[in-house]
Amino acid sequence: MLSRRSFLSGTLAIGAASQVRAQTGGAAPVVLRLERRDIEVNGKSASVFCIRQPDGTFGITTDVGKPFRVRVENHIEEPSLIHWHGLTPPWRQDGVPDVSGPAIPPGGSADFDFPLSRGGTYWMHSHYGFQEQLLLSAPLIIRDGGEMSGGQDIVIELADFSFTLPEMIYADLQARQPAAMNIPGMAMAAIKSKPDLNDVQYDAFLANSRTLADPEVVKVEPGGRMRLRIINASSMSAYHIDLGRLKGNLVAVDGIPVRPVRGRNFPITVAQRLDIELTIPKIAAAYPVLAVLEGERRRTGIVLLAGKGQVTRIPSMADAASPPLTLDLERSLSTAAPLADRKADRTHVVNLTGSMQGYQWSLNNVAWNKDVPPLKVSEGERVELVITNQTMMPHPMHLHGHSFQVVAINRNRFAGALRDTVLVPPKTTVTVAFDADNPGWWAFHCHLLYHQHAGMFQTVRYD
Ligand SMILES: [Cu+2]
Repeated sequence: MLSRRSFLSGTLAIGAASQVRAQTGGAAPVVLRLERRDIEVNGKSASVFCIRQPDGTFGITTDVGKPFRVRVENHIEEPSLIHWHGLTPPWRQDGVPDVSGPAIPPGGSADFDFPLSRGGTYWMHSHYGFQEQLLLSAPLIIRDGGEMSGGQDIVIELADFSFTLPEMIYADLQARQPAAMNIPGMAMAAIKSKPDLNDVQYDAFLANSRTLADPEVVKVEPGGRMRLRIINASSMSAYHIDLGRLKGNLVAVDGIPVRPVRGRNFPITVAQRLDIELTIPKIAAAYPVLAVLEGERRRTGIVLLAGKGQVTRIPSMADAASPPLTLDLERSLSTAAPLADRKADRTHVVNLTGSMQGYQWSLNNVAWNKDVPPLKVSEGERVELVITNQTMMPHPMHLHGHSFQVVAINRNRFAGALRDTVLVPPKTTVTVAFDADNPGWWAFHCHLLYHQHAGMFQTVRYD
């Protein structure tokens, strides 16, 4: 485990973080501090991380057109580096230790400065070790003026939480035998037909750092309009968003507009974002917005309180277990601004490989290390990645530095959404296309934290 950690996270020289530093003329940067904080979960205190400004604001809300001028100060006792998930910065500012640059040592800082070309709901998280599991993440919201005028912006950041340290969780996963091995006489085929969900048994699921026992209550106006910006910052957990009595329009995925889809239930896998616009009924009441864990009854969420409504206790269990996530919604999505119609200049086949036994996860049967040759592309090319999941677990696949368009599911072509993270369910092929317009060395990986750590990680590199 330690050797694995060292090559994803890297060793660092004190002061090396200054290499990340860009020229910052003009306005002072927004300071983001990596800090420890205590939260209460299930009646017990837990020490976790956070990313906040000196005034206590978690993450950052800014406007398109302004530069992303940020100083990250590391006030925790470990090295760290923050990735701007979904943004397309110059690659040296992408925040992946050892790939884009060195980690920031404890007590050190690094400056970031690049233009923001479009608005949307993004997020930031540590790409160092297992820090993301300890909530070292925050919202990154870029307003673009296209939001509903006079509407309220409500950010919901979802997370999975364990009192067990992530290093122990990972060691336990590596030591665990697959369930099928423990059931004598059970036909393997019967086991294999069922997807494996939720490797890790979490102690709680959080929405804005709170459980349903003590949820965040957001005051809204009866008849008021709002945009929910839902960020799945969980390390390993996917959800079904359940709007209950409300109905909304899904207007963007991963920060990028889609043709609106109306509904009450929307799937969200790890690292994805959903922007949902809705109007609260004119009736004073409490309207919960819930996230039900994939394949289970456990859930989290917040409460929208309209007028003098009563907030009653919401059970932390749904009435019935939710189904596994599918690509039904993905298939129906289309973007307002698709990539130019163009044949691929280059296609890479990426098989998602591995097994629960020994917790081995890889791409094309190779567990990543720094010596693995990057996927080759050339600047200016249209590139397609044909991603086939040969395992029994779903994997959310994320490409850094680019947006991709979903262009086929099981080889059936369609002009789907532009996004940065796509779900690839078991025994499914998803094809994504992107334009190689941001030279550098970019990560492409499964966003399930412990899969990534085990080696389900690759890079794309071009000059
Ligand atoms: Cu995975």
